[in-house]
Amino acid sequence: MRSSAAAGLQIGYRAALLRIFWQISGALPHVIAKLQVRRSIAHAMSKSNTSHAALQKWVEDMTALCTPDSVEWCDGSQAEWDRLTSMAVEKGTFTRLNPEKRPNSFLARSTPSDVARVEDRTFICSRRPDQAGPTNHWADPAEMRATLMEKFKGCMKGRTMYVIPFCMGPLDSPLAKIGIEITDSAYVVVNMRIMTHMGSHVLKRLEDEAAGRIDKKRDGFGNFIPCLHSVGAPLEPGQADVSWPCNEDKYIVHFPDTREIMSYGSGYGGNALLGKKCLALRIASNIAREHKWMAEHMLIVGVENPEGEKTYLSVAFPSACGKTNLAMLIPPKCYQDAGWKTTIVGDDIAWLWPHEDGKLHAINPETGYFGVAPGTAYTTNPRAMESITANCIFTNVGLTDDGDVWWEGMDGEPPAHAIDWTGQDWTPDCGRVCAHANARFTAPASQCPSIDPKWQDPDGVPIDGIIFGGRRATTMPLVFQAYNWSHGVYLGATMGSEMTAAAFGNIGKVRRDPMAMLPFCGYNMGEYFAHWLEMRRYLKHLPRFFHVNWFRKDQDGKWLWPGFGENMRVIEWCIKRCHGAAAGHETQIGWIPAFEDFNIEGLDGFTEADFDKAMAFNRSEWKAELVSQGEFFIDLYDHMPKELIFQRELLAARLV
Ligand code: OXD
Ligand code: MN
Repeated sequence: MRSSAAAGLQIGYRAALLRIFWQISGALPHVIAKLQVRRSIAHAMSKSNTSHAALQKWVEDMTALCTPDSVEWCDGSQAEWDRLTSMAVEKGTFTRLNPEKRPNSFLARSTPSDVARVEDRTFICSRRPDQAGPTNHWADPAEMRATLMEKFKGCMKGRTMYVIPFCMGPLDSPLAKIGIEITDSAYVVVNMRIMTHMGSHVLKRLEDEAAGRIDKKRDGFGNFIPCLHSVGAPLEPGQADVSWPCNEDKYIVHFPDTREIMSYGSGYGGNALLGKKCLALRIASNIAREHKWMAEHMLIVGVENPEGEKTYLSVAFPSACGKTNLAMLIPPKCYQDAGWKTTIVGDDIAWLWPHEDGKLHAINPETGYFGVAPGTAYTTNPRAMESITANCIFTNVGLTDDGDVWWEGMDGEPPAHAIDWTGQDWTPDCGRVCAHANARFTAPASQCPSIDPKWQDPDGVPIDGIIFGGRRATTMPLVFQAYNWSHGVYLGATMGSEMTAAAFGNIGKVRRDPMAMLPFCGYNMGEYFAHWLEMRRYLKHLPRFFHVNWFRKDQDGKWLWPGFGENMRVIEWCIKRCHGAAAGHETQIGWIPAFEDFNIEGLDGFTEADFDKAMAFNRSEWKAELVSQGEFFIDLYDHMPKELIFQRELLAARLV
């Protein structure tokens, strides 16, 4: 009895112990998770040292949401760059390039599913769908927020959360915008260091503004734009990492009303470097509309004539129209001999505002180039090549046997052997490309030999001319000038390129890309046109508008213009028109140069007949153009400003 009672007691005791154990172990993951969150928060707080209360709170909240293993506040120093790039080399994300050939430069290879911006996963979450408009993907902000909270929950497990203070535009510019990007990608940190003003000086500026220690007010003064990014690849304890973590499910999300950006699942380019397309275009276009300035997908180029007068132009082209070439334009020899010089302020984005001097001024909000590598060569763009000799990150290009980079279109013979962008052996006859078509270099803008002395001037540069263009085999002449501002806006609103990629379908059909902003305008495109039209009111000295087309062909498919290297001739006429120093002739479509107004010195073999062909007006092509523009306008009809509809009517009237 006694022993069975004792045994019973023992069994009861063991069962109770077991029950307690199961209870504890059931709760264990929860307890551990809580401890981890606390540890992360404690870590974040101890290292943050920020006196900016809202920033402190946001970082704590995001730490609790994403549960990283640790939090690092980025200071933007060389030591930080060295540490992170070395760590990326160790992890296999980066390959250090041969320091004798490409000092302080690295190659990254992404996974094949993460090689470009994902426009079909890019959302504008304004309150109502019509605020985003028919050219954007809209999602309900509350629903999207709920979806994203689930996605971000625990998404940084096993990783480091980096807090990156950055500024788009020179810190003292009235347009400067401070952002804080939270990311779990070291690749993003080092790219952001090239592409933006980044580091502790930006954080200090934000804190000083919030504490009232700075009196120079910019809009958004004392505030920051929160940019949350995760590659969406949490690591379980002991789980090995991959060299390019990402998630098949991607979301690039903008909340224009609250000025927030959240990006999940991709580590690549414009999906992940949130200062660029997300902040400087989609969110900034909303801010600009409200505060009467313009955030545009434009390069800014400076041209100095032999008399030493400088003219700045901002230029919008759809992709694959030679934007970087124009930004880094080298005048032909005869122009150089005569004393013409060109400089670059920016290659991709311009923020423009009506300055107190009555002119439109522009800054480049970026500090680096995220340029397409394939096709870049000394023969096509020597200034780009000179910009990428050191301190760069290359993504998805080929790796040569001597530790340098290579891509299709680079000068000289292809290497006999290389490692291609997928990490496989490559030879010229293997039937595959060596670099991905969207392979990129990230290069400090300051390394461009033609960088303009004013490229960091907080006051920007005055813009005298705005140029739109596209890739058009027919219809569009080499160059023409708009009659006035509203006609200029019409030219921008209707610009586009013929489709060349089968992916778009309808090869040869014009894909309209208004002001090259189709994927970047953060609100309704019709309202965006109205904003452009309205901006005229705030300017005393209006820039002139032009439309150019380097890509016109004759019936045999031969280019009618000799190429990028000669574009300076067109630019010269535009500049002279801006200053009333060249003749123009009024036509049905705008003002054009006559042959004698156009400089063809040194352009051997280019005759008046060639010029006439490049400039020809073809009535039946323009009638087709008008119909095609009309189709595009119908899609935007609800919000289309009447002024542009009338512009189209006027064009129709001039064609009869
Ligand atoms: C870019 C683009 O990458 O416009 O600049 O797509
Ligand atoms: Mn761009």
